[in-house]
Amino acid sequence: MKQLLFATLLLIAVTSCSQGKGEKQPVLADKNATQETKDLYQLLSQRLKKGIMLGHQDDLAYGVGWYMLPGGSNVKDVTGRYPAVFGWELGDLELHDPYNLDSVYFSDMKALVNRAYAKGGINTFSWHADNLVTGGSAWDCKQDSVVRTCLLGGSNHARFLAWLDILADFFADLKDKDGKPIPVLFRPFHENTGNWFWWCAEQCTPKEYKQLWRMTFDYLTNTRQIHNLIWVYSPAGVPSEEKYLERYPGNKYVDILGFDSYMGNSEDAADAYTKQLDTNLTIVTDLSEKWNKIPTLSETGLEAITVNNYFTGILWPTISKYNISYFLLWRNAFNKPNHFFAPYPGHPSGEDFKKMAADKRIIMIDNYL
Ligand code: BMA
Repeated sequence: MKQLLFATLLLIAVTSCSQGKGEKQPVLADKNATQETKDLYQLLSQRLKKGIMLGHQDDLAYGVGWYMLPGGSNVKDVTGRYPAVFGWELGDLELHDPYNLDSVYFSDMKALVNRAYAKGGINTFSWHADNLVTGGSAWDCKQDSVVRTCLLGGSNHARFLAWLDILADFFADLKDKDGKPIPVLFRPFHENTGNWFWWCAEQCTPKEYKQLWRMTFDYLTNTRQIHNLIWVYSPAGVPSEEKYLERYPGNKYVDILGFDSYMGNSEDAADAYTKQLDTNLTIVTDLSEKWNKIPTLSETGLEAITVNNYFTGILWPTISKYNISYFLLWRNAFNKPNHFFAPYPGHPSGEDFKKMAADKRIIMIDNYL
């Protein structure tokens, strides 16, 4: 009895020492996640104390003035370092296309994801899936029953699952040099509180949205046994916690609590943006604390960076007040004028970006090649 008591006390002491007082290890929604995926989730949790990772969509694939150059990166061009988080887009993979809707070949993407992972980078995937009913893009909101028809019993259920099969094959094929699945973040059906995608708030009820998410989770993890995914829920900026949770699929289906929020161009844009960031950063950090999840700013930026001190005057002073995992700046298009969210060499916001990137709390990668 005495021995048992001693062993129990020892266990309690060891556990509380290694985790720190009152800290709990976050647990993934996918109970069968691979060890590497669990490790990545722990790493994200531990890094919350160290700083905030800088992320950029399609950073290694193209930038302003270039496409697929070895080692190419607008972030590196300007700051001397690479992002720590790399965003990728799966849109059009479901059509069996060789490249996505932003002209990145999936074969190139796989190689870049592999390289980024080998160098300590973290990869996150969005999916602007086409409208299955009309054949239009993700932005086609002409009718409001797409989600319903994809659910169990719906006329497009089988076709939707066939799309998920294509995604499953892609995720299963992300392998490191030892052939082990590379753990990645998956952020499907994002900005769902808006009104611009077929899965948005005016296109389906909260119940239908939750069913769509849960079905996708169950199909990929349980039916297809894809166990290298960390699931990110990311509505558009919302006014309250109640709104954030209205379409939330539930803790059993989500690992990271994020949101997408951009600065606009109106006269009060900076105020509106910082207010939205503060409201939503408070929501995701509070909920993460309560539920043992990880908070993030999944997408952000100011298109064409029309304010020269956007980074050190607006973005960083707002987000650095919070312990979030990362912020992901949207893409620097090579073929769409003025569609960029990180500076490129010669852009007037470059110095400002460099200054922000030099902050001790910003986490980036030194070496990629
Ligand atoms: C949007 C724009 C589009 C792009 C889409 C998917 O925000 O950047 O040009 O096709 O995201 O990446």
